[in-house]
Amino acid sequence: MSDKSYLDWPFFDDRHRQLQADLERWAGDNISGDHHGDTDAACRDFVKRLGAAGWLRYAVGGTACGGKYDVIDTRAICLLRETLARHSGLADFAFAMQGLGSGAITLHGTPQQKQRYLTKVAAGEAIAAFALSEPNSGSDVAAMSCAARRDGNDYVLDGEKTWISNGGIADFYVVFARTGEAPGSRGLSAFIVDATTPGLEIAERINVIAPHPLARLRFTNCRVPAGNMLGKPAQGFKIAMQTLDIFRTSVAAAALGFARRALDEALRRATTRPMFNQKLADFQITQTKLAQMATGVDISALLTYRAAWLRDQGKNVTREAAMAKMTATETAQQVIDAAVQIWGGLGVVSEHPVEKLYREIRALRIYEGATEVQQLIIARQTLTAYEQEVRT
Ligand code: COS
Repeated sequence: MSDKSYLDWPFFDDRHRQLQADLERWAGDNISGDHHGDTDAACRDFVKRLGAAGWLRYAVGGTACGGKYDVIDTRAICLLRETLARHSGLADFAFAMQGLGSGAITLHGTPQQKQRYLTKVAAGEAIAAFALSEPNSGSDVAAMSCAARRDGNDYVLDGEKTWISNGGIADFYVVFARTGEAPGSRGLSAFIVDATTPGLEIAERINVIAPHPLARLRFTNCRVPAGNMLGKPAQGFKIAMQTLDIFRTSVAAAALGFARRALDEALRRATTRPMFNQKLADFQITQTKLAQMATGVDISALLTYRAAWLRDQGKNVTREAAMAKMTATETAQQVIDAAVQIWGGLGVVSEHPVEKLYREIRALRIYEGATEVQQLIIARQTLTAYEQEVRT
């Protein structure tokens, strides 16, 4: 029942409208939204089914290695995440992490690396993970201390990574580590580390308010072939940021999907709940809420699909992706909170759709760059543009 009028916006081509319609049908038939018990098993199952149905082909780039297109179609990724998130947070998570975990390989992998990893990721036969954050380096990526030292034909990794989505169920991790060519962001490199590599262990499984596979990883004398490096030595920071430029926009899309679902649920309740001899929706106080929710959804959609469209035109979207991520996640939190309020007591009952959304949205304001990091990025870019204009 969600509003689809945004699909007529000029950001989309016919292939996007078709993709959304096909996915909507598939999700309606295949996703129940209820995943009790074993989250790992549910996540593995989603990866398999999303792979078998062909949806994961959109998460990787390169038709020669299973991708739908040679270059990732950011609008398609966003439509997929928005639609999946509206049906199930875990289905969206399973899709998104295949993309984030393999994004650096799509962008910087050699033909051999792409063939070996992306083909399986696209088919849902291998689970990917992106390992960037550390206990003492979250927002400040350049402060990371996990080290990779060259030893003959290998690199040896020592250190820890934390908040790693798919940690514990992934078949491989794209790991960023300090190779030390220069201080700070100029001395990091990226590696593909198979989950079975000796010296890599799951130090801790982490439980969060919206359960999904999450772990802290420990590397102890973990030896990987030099051929597992992605890109060149010292390119790690830029590889991580380029990957985030794609997937931050898709986090905005997932938040948008959650917000749309919350608005749908609020409308369902407001138009059917009798109160004081009328319906809840008849009160102007409810209408004010619904108006703010609907406007927030459209603002988020405009920023999200602007960033996605610009990236698909080959433009740098660091600023636009940050604006979309910040706005869509913060707005979704407000829209979902309003939906809980409209549902009243039922809205806080465990496993009610709006109760689940209330838990699911929270992490999106933190992961892949907290709102405060997005503000930093937007402010820096705005100041730089202003200073350049003043100089010329
Ligand atoms: N694409 C390509 N290059 C980029 C880039 C991007 N999006 N963003 C920055 N760079 C480059 C810069 O141009 C700069 O290059 P030079 O060294 O050649 O000058 C270099 O990378 C360092 O950039 P910057 O000075 O902006 O780095 P900072 O250390 O100040 O950090 C932030 C920038 C805060 C934006 C970064 O650390 C960040 O995104 N943090 C959040 C991390 C995150 O999202 N974590 C979640 C992990 S996934 S759950």
